[in-house]
Amino acid sequence: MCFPRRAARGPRPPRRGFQRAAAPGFGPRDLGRRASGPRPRVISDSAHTALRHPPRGTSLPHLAPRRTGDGAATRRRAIPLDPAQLKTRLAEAARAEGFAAMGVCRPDAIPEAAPRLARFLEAGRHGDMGWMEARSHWRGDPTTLWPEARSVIMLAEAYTPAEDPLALLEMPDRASVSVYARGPDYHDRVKKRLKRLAGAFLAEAGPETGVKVFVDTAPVMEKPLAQAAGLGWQGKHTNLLGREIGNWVFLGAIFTTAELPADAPEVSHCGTCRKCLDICPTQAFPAPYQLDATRCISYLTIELKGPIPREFRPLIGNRIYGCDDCLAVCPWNKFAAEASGALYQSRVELNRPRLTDFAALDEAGFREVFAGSPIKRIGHARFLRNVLIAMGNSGVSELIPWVEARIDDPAPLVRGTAVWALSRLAPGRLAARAPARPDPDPQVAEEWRLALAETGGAARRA
Ligand code: B12
Ligand code: SF4
Ligand code: SF4
Repeated sequence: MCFPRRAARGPRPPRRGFQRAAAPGFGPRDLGRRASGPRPRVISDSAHTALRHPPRGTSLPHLAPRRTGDGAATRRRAIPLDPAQLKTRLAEAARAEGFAAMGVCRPDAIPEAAPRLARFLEAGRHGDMGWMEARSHWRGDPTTLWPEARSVIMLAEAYTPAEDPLALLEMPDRASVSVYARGPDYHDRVKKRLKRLAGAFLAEAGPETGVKVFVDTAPVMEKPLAQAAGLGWQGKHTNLLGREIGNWVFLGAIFTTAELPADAPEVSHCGTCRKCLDICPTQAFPAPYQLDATRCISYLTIELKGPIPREFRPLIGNRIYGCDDCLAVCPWNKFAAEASGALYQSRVELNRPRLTDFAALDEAGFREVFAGSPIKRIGHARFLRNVLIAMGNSGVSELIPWVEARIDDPAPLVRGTAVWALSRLAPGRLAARAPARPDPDPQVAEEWRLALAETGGAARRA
């Protein structure tokens, strides 16, 4: 069920055209489930009056959470409601918390996820993300993660940007930070709200009920679960999108031992569209609905710890943290849910930052500027690696001194990337800056060798 928040935005355009265009071969059968039963109900204000029994005592959204830790089973004594009432009350509380949509599925609702995950891992598409492999048995099969769970409550929280993020890609002296990272860290925000919601749920669910709360980092496949719970479908870009929420949403999950009525799964409404596949700068989609993470700029700039492979560097442009291209072009964003209150408003300094402002940050400055931001997670050296690649791609000669300033950086990752960036921005200056002896770090030495060979500097130096 989606929670409409668009009263002020005028009437919704008809969406029949999209539905008719549903792509053959990607229907409910491919998802391993029948899309029978009613579509998840849109909760409007009238749902309050639809409740048979008015809330007893304190209303759900205001109840404080009790012992709801990440992954920790929790119990609380209360007068139980029947499962349908419980779900209605939960939906009310979810809406009051600012979630854009909620749905319920059974833990065994995604039988196709495990074999698909296995194929993804076998093909090495997870790259350096060894943690995906480590707990893949839990990830692929939620029934093994917590066998007592009877329902999975999936929630979507909107972070729709106010402006088109693609516009920033045309400004070479600026850094493009992906929309999700421009505000406070969503892990903290979403988890806090999920825990509050779980606490409210427990107050109503009865003394024997248990819950566990998961956001992103747990071994849970949130996208297929969200599709099974009817929130939307995994688009050809593999992200979850919905007809009423678009694709700028974070996902979170509450597992519970309570048996709540399940929603009908959603089917793909991508139809013949392939905008996300075509725009991808690194051709990271081997096929529709499949991603090779090792080619994705989000992986390369956030997850990859070492040097970014040379073939991808020119394609990264000025994206210094994540990438939004495939999300930004999706036509379903016309119907995107509004971002959840002020929570995801961008920090001003992350909207159109100058590359030079970022290059000037030392370790302490980096920590200070990115306190509470997901960007802090990649650390100073990886951050500078990304900024230097953007500088190398900029074609802006004013940036040359900034790149040269990092060519002797103590971090091999930084000085190796600076060599590459200088070879792009000022190939003529490379030979003059080359060290007399090969760099002690073999990867940096290799950067020098390749850069000098590519720019003809090796010959001049000899
Ligand atoms: C690992 C990971 C990444 C990796 C890999 C992404 C990926 N698509 O797998 C990297 C670092 C690249 C990444 C990038 C991003 N991520 Co990420 N990521 C995750 C994480 C932790 C696990 C995802 C996972 O399990 N991948 C493994 C693959 C196998 O699973 P899958 O994508 O669901 O694959 C399915 C399809 O391939 C499909 N499939 C395969 N074959 C076929 C064939 C057919 C016919 C069909 C129909 C389907 C199909 O079946 C698979 C199983 O369902 C989740 C959080 C979580 N715990 O779920 C967040 C998550 C997916 N990420 C998220 C976000 C926001 C992003 C970025 C937008 C961030 C950014 N701006 O840079 C990008 C988007 C890139 C993209 N196009 O996917 C959100 C997505 C929210 C949403 N609306 O879907 C999540 C859910 C985090 C959250 N809690 O909100 N991410
Ligand atoms: S996030 Fe960017 S690089 Fe990754 S798949 Fe989408 S468009 Fe391609
Ligand atoms: S842009 Fe959106 S609608 Fe089009 S194929 Fe991609 S996910 Fe589907």
